Order: sequence, then structure tokens, then C-alpha cells
Amino acid sequence: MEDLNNDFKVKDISLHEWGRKEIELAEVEMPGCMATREKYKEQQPFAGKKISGSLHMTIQTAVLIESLNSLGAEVRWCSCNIYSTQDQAAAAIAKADTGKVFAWKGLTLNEYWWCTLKALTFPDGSGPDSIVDDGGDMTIMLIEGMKWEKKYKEKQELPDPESVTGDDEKALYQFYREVIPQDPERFHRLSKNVKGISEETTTGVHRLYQLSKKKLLPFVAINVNDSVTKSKFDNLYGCRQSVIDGVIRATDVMLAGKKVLVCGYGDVGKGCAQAFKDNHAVVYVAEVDPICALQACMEGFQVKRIETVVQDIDIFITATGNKGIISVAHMEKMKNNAIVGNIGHFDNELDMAGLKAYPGIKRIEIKPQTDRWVFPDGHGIIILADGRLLNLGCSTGHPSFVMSNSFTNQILAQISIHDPNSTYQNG
Ligand code: NAD
Ligand code: RBV
Repeated sequence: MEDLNNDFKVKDISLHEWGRKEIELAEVEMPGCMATREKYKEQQPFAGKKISGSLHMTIQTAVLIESLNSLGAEVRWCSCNIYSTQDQAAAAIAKADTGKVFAWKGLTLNEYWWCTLKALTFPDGSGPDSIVDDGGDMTIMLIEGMKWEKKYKEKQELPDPESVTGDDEKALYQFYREVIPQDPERFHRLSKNVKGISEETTTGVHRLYQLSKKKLLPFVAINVNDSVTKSKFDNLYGCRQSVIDGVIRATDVMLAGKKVLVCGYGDVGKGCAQAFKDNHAVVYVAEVDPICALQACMEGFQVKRIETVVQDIDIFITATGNKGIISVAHMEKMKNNAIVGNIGHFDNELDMAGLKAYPGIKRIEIKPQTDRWVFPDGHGIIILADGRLLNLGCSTGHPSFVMSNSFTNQILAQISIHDPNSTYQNG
């Protein structure tokens, strides 16, 4: 449902009452965000400021949006994942007009980038004063966009989607091919007033460090993830609950007695491994870092290479933030109806491209975001959320209480970006 007069696009605005009731429940479970609203309400630190956000459009994020708005910000928002929007949350924000929202569950990749651009573009054509990002896509859309505008102006050159590998990046390049010739100043204009960004997740922080090292980060960037009250709570205890929620909502499988392999034993992997153990599954861990591997041993998990256990495992979970963790060669060896899910930020931990290209493979949708992929010999595996983060694709992400920690950090990070006395350097 696109409303050009009111400037939003959501799946179904009539879901707003349901969304509002859930937001009201969440507010009680998010005391940090509510106390921050109270503490800064006189000061209005965002008065006259425009904030764009790209972060899963959930009920919890609705509380974040309304916190920023209540402290004076004009807010525009999109989701940072094609499957993670709760349509009732998006509808409630659109209806209350506390933010302009462009998000619905089940976006195409082209729609995803369109929504990101809409969230960046304020009615007078200007961009935001600051960005709340999760995974870096909104920031990178601006930085890459400026790079390609320059090349377009100098040599009429446009990005070639075939020159990049991932589906998301290919879709972004295709999107640039449409929008840059229409307005070759757009991304420079949208970036002009950006004072800073605050980044939510581990993978986004890694992407920012890469840009910073190459001196390609033209903004102040605040690493929210590495705040102790974010990564040691959200990544650990949030995933401990929502990984189970995702697997169960998708498959209703009995966990007790199942063999589970958790790949990656960082904060997220630790939460996941503990969750399956608490559900009486037999848990194995695959880890490349010796300290983390030893920590897994000390918790009583067996540390294994995936190759040595792939045929025995019932449930595979990737939590590395790295790419190419489970290959098609692994998938074809898995037992019938093994469940394969990723909880890391991006979809390239599983080789979905390789699976799609497997000769004779068939995809059977059991329900949205749960598919059985059948190999030519008749055995199949169950892939969650098409390889995208399963706790937000198959479920509703972390519960409110833990997100209150993360999002209080986000609000404080934004306040410090806009603090006239702050002395942060760009990049
Ligand atoms: P982390 O850096 O703490 O942990 C990642 C671990 O994976 C490290 O210990 C690393 O050694 C290990 N690893 C890397 N490559 C590996 C490989 N090839 N095989 C085995 N292990 C490998 O990161 P984290 O904070 O746990 O985050 C992991 C991912 O989850 C990131 O993409 C992050 O953005 C994402 N995340 C998702 C959610 C969610 O709600 N779905 C929440 C928080 C973080
Ligand atoms: N995450 N958000 C939610 N319910 O809104 N759940 C998880 C929610 C965030 C979490 O902070 C993590 O770092 C990020 O999603 C990964 O994209």
C-alpha cells in the first residue's frame, strides 16, 4: 500500500491497531528506551534533525523510531532485510506518522533498494543529518552511489551487475543503472548533510572498518555493536531465544535428542549453542579461532570440522558473519530433511547460489521462508529464510527486553552524533 500524499509504503495499513497494541506491550519491556525518552524530553536533542534508518522494521524498532521522533527527529525508515518486517509494526508507524516507513515482509531485492532510497530521501530532495544502520547497506548505498555518480559524470560509466557476485550487490548495481542517469547528483546531495552513522551489528562494523582503512568513510561512525550492553546481551541472549523461536516456527521439529552443529562460537554462536543444549539437543561446534574453540570445549561442546559430522547432523546453524561456511558439497551429503539455517547478518554463509544452480535440484515451498530443496536422488534438505537470518525471517527477531539495551545505545549514539560539542573525526 503506497500512499504518495502521506509518503509511506507498507503491506496493509489496516494492521495498525494490532501493531499499536504490540508496541504498547513492548514499551513496558523496553525500560531503557523509555527512560531515555524521559531523560531528554526537555532537551529535544534531535529538534530540527532528519534521521534515516535501515534496521529490521519490527515492533522493537517501532519503539526506537518513536523514541527518536519523541526527541525531535523527523524520521524515515526501511528494513535492512527483505524478510524481517513485521507488517503490523510498519502499519502502526505509518498510521501514527511518527516516521515515514517503507517496508513490508517479502521484498524483492529491487524493492529493497527502492525502499532504502525512499528512506534516505526527504520531501525536499535532501538527505538525512544522520543514519541508524544495521549491516551497512544504507551507508554503502550512499558511498558507492557517490563513486558511481563520479564515474558516470567523467566517463558515462555505469556499474555492471555481472562484475559482482552476491544477489544483493547485483541488485544494487542494477538499481544504480536505473537511478543514476535520472539524477547524477542524487547520492552526493543525499550525503551532503550526513554528520554521522551509528551501526548496529558485527558485520556492519566490519564493513565500516574496511571502508575506514581505505579512507573511503566520509562520515563519523559509531560502533554500537561493540558496546558491552549490545553485543554481550543482544548477540548472546537475544539469539539464545530467537534462534529457537525461528527454527520452531519454521519447522515445529522436536529438538531433544537432535544433533545440532553451530558454526561460529562468537557471541551469537555461544547463544545458539547454549539454546540447543538447554533444549536437550546434542550440540557440536565448528570454530576457526582457537580461543573460541577452547571456550566451546570448556562448555562441554564437541568441536568438530563440518566435514567430519556432516552426514550425522540434524540441524545446522551458521553464526560466523563469514562467507562460504556451508557449501553445496556439504548440502548434498546431508541426511534427508536436515534443517539448515543461518543467523549471521548476510545470506552468503550458506552457498545458496550453488544450491540454486545444482543440476536437477527442485525447490518446494512448505510455507513462506521455509523450503525443502530436493536433490535428484530424492533426498531433501530444509532451508530456512532462503539463507537469510532465520530468527528475523522465520520469526520476529529478538524479544523487546534485550532490544531495549541495543536501542538505548542507538539513541545515545545518535545524541552524541548531534551533540554540538562532540569532536568526532570523520572516518
Ligand atoms: P563474532 O565475531 O563474535 O563471532 C563470529 C565467530 O565466527 C568468531 O569466533 C570467528 O572465529 C568464527 N568464524 C569465522 N569464520 C569461521 C569459519 N569459517 N568457520 C567457523 N567459525 C568461523 O560475531 P558475532 O557478534 O557472534 O556475530 C556473528 C554474525 O551474526 C554477524 O554477521 C552479526 O552481524 C550477526 N548477528 C546477528 C544477529 C541476529 O539477530 N540474527 C544478532 C547479532 C549479530
Ligand atoms: N535485531 N533486531 C531485532 N527484534 O528488532 N532482533 C535482532 C528486532 C538486530 C540485532 O541487534 C542484530 O545485531 C541485527 O539484528 C542483525 O541484523
